[in-house]
This record gives sequence, C-alpha cells and structure tokens, in this order.
Amino acid sequence: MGMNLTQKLIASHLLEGDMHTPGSDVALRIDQTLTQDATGTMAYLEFEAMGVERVRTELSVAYIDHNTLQTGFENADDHRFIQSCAKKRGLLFSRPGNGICHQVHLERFGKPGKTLIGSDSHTPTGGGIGMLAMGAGGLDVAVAMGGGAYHIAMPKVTLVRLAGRLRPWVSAKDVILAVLRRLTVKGGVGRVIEYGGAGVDTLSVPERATITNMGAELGATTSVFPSDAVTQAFLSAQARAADWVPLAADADATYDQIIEIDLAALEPLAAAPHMPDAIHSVASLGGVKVDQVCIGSCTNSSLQDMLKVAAILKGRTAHPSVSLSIAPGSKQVLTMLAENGALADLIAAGARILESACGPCIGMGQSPNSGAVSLRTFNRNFEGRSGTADAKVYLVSPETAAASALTGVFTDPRTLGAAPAVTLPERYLVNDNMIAPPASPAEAAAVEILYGPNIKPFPKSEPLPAQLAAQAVLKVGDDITTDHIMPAGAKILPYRSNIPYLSRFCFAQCDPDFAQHCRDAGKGVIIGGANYGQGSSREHAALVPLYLGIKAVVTKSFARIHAANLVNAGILPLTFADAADYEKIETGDSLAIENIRAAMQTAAPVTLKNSTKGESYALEYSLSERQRAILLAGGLLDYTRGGG
Ligand code: MIC
Ligand code: SF4
Repeated sequence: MGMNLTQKLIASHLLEGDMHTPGSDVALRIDQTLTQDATGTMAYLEFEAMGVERVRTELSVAYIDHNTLQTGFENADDHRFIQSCAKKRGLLFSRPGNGICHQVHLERFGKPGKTLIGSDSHTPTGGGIGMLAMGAGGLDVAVAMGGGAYHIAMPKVTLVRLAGRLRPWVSAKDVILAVLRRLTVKGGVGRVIEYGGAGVDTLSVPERATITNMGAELGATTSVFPSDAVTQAFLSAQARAADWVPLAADADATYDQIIEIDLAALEPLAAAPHMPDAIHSVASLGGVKVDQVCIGSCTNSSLQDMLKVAAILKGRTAHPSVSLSIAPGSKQVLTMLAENGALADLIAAGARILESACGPCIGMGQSPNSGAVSLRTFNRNFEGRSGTADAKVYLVSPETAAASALTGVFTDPRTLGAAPAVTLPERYLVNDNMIAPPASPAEAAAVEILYGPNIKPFPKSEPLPAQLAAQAVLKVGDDITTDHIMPAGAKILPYRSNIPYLSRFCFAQCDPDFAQHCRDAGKGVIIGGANYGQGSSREHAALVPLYLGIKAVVTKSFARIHAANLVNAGILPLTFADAADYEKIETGDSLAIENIRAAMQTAAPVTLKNSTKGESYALEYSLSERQRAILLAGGLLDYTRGGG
C-alpha cells in the first residue's frame, strides 16, 4: 500500500517507535532547528545546562524578531546573550532587522524532505516548502540541538484535497480560514494536515506557507504541502536550486480523514473576536467601522502579500479614522519593495512602516485605541493579545485589510473592481549579510557567553514524590490559551529570561491574584476545560507555574505542545476520565493523589481525592513510557542529565 507524504517524511526520520499506531510515541531525527528570542533565551540557558559543546544538527538558526522594542536594557541583553551562544555553539545568528524567523527560514534555509523543530508554534510555516516542520518547547529544541531525538505522538493524517483555483481577490488566508471554520481550533489535535489535489499547483510557496503557518491554530502537529515544480521555481528564485527534491504522496496513499475544498467556491473571510475559528464572510461584516489595520506577521508578510497591498493602496490614502501599520516580513522583502518602488506607494498612502519583526502581532507596539475594531493579517486574535483589553481583533487577508484601510469600514475587496496582477520575481534579491556565522570550532573556546542582570536561571524541579497533596488554586473553562496562562506584550516580554519576575503576570487575566494564591497554597493544582494550553509554544506557560508550585494540571483535554511542555517541566498533565467530574471541583478544594510515583512507574490508574468534598475522581493520562520517566525524574533536563 502506498504512503502519504506525512508517512514518508516520518519514515525517513524514524529513530524509534511504531508509526503504524496513531497516538504511540515516535522518536524523530531532527535535521534543522530554529529559535526566536522570546523563547530562545530559555532554550539556550537549557542548552548550556546540558553541557554540549556544539550543535549537532545539519543547521540551527537563532533569530531575533519578537522582542525588538527596546524600552530598557532587557531585550538588548537577551539579543547579546543569544548572539554569544550562537557564536560559541555553532549556530547561525539572524540579526535583529533581518526579519521574522518563519519568513526568513522559508526564504533562505527550509529544504523539502527535511525535519525542522522550532521554539515557536508557527514553525509549520516550513510545511509550505515540503518540510516536516513542528513547533516545540525550548527544552525540546535544546535537546534536538544537542543531537537528541524529538518525540511526538504518531499523528493521524487528514488530507485537505484542493480543487480549482482561487478567484480574484480571494487569498490563501481565506483558504486556511475556511479550513478553520470546518475543523475548529481543536480539530487538528493529534493530526497532520496534508494538502493535495489539483488545486495545489495553483498556489505559490508563500501562499502555501500562509496555509501551513495558520494550521497551528487548528491545534495540528503540523501541516504540509508536496514539493513540486512550484517549489522548485521558488527555490531557484532564492538561488537555492540544489535544495529542491520532489516529494508527493503515492497515488494509492490512504488517509484517516479527507476534506474537499473547491478553491473557486471560496470568498473573503474573517475570524471574529476572540478566536481564529469564529469565521464570518467579509461581506456579512460589511460596513462595520474600522479603527486600525495591521498588515504583516509570519502569516502574511511575503513579498507577494506586500506587492498586492501596495498595488491596492497605490495612489490612494488610508481613511482618516484608520491607523494603518505595515511590517514587511524580512529584510529581503523590505529591500525588494524599496527597490521596485512599492515601498514608496505604501508610504505615500499613509502606512506606518514598521521594522521587519513580529511587532503588533505579539503586542509589541501598535496597541489599538479603547474598544477599537482592528483588522489584522495575523494568525491569532486572542482577547487582550493586542495590548488593549477591550479591542476587537479580526483576522483577515491582506486584500481585505488593504481595502478596509482605504474605506474605514469592513470592505469586501471584490467591491474594488479589477484585482491587481502581481507577478513573482524570477530572482529574489539574495543578501545574507545579516546572518552572522558561528566561530570555528577552534575559535569557539575563546568566545564568552554574555549574560545580563535580567537573565535568571530557570526554576528547579524535583523528582516526583510518592504522594501528592495540593490545593485547587484555579479553575478555568475551555480553550484557555497560553496567552491567558503567560501573557506577552511589550510590558511583559522583556522578562522572558526572568521567571521570578514573570510569575507576577501568570493568569493575570483570569485571576489577578493567582501568584499570591499559589504562594499561600504552597503546592497547587490547576483545573482546566477542553483544549487547555492552545496557541503558543512558550514553555514559560509551564515554567512559571512550576516556579509557583503547580504540581499537576487536570483538564478535559490538552493542546499538544503545552502538554509536552508541562511534562518537560515536571508537571503532571492529567485528564478527567468522566468530563462531568470537572464540574464538581471548586477553587480552594484540597486535592490529593496517593501513590502517584508508583502509578507513573507502572502506568497504573490514578485517582484524584477531593477531601473538601469527600469525593474521588478517576483520572486518565496519555503519557509515553519516556514521558513517565521524565516526570519521575522531575523534568526533561534532569532526565537528560540522568536524574530520577
Ligand atoms: C506567538 O505567536 O504567540 C509567539 C509569540 O510567536 C509564540 C512564542 C512565544 O510565546 O514566544 C508561539 O507562537 O510559539
Ligand atoms: Fe511572531 Fe506573530 Fe508569527 Fe508569533 S505569530 S512568530 S508573534 S509574527
């Protein structure tokens, strides 16, 4: 029987495990890694703690793109720390200003057929070029940099079969929004979303990357496109023809689920506040007043996107009541826009041009006015993420964003007349002068790692005790994101290297006194609903709770990366056997799990006792043998060092 593309990529990197049993633990060889600065400092602190001299991957790149607003010494110190680690440990260093990690990686380093893990949940952008590219916690990336395997639960594979061709003014963003409407933010959990069908040929690599990027919002392990003539043309245009290999599913490949999408039947769509799967047609929102438009982010900042926006804005002016910001995704994109004059069109139209970085997407500036309607070409519209608590953020295509920026109201771009014709360059402008190479192995010994006063060691965990007794310190509902657990934004991100300080903001949106409650309780358990921990890969959403004494999180279900991060931090991710038991626990209840250590040693059932209510609840867990060993050791770092 033939194999699908996902199976081929996994088979060619399989080190251990049974790839024929979905859900079982498989260990994969990782060819490439990437980090960004907001998760990178922890990843390099962890890498340093592992005592490995030099990275053992084919390629590892450290990017600076998130914390580029430097309102104090903290972010600049983090950049310098990461730069010194990269130089000493054999990584390429993408300097601030060079662009957003996923955009630059796609342009300059991604290779079809390779595996990539990155300490950022949008690493699946690389699936647009035929990579098996996955988001992971910083510690998992550190282990992979040291040559260790990356473990995942063997995914099921969903085929999204594309037919037809997008109509004018309809965009790749509308494709992924249509998939989100169909599958929801939980629909991809435990799955790889593989794209196939004749419609694939009609999509460029940057368009495919928009789709795989936002597959993260489905909760999917990753998303992937075949590597074909379109991929070959993109790589040649990036002066990387030798990196191309053809890759596709076998004709008789089978899938766990098949979804059909006719590209020609799609219309402009928008994700309404505050979830990426709250999909409406743009036409149905027509007329809603718009206060802000932001164009950019790793989802929609390619040259193709920017050229479309420039063509729409050319010769016109942003509506007086709209603040329009544009952040081209990379130095390559920005330079090419400058050289062909499109940048002048953007500036002339009144766009506020931002540096090539994440910027407003992660609340680093451009927070909208109170109660604003903000249209963004980004991938996440979680409540408060923009930095303005009551802002209403809609996720839209670059076409819809640009059209609405001109009119000041939600505008279906199809009402603008003929769509601009944008052709992709035969040659991109290639200049890697902002990628600093590492020191040679001979020179590396003399390179000093430069810390700063804000860079604090990560919190200590301890081996799993025989029994667990703790208080239910917080109870939350469904779809809690890592932005709820550990918010980002300009005020907080500078402290990503300082867990003690960061702990003040943990769960601030759900319970402003959360940190104090944890300190009062000593040891805590968090009770959560379904899809707990969706969104970012930030391991801070596990490390900060660890620091605050959280021993277990008991939910209806977990998002993949966050569950792995909890295990890596030595926190138990457990689920209710009967979801109805969730209702029975209240904040403040005294909870206990007897014999937890023995249970993890033998994979035995676990019961949660609630002495406040005089009740007991059966719990479940889907933990591999290796994950149980990590929990027994008190976390991945201690496990890697041989503790336990
Ligand atoms: C995000 O989009 O939420 C981030 C910021 O890129 C995160 C990483 C982080 O929290 O640093 C992600 O998606 O993993
Ligand atoms: Fe950066 Fe936003 Fe992409 Fe995250 S989603 S990597 S913050 S641009």
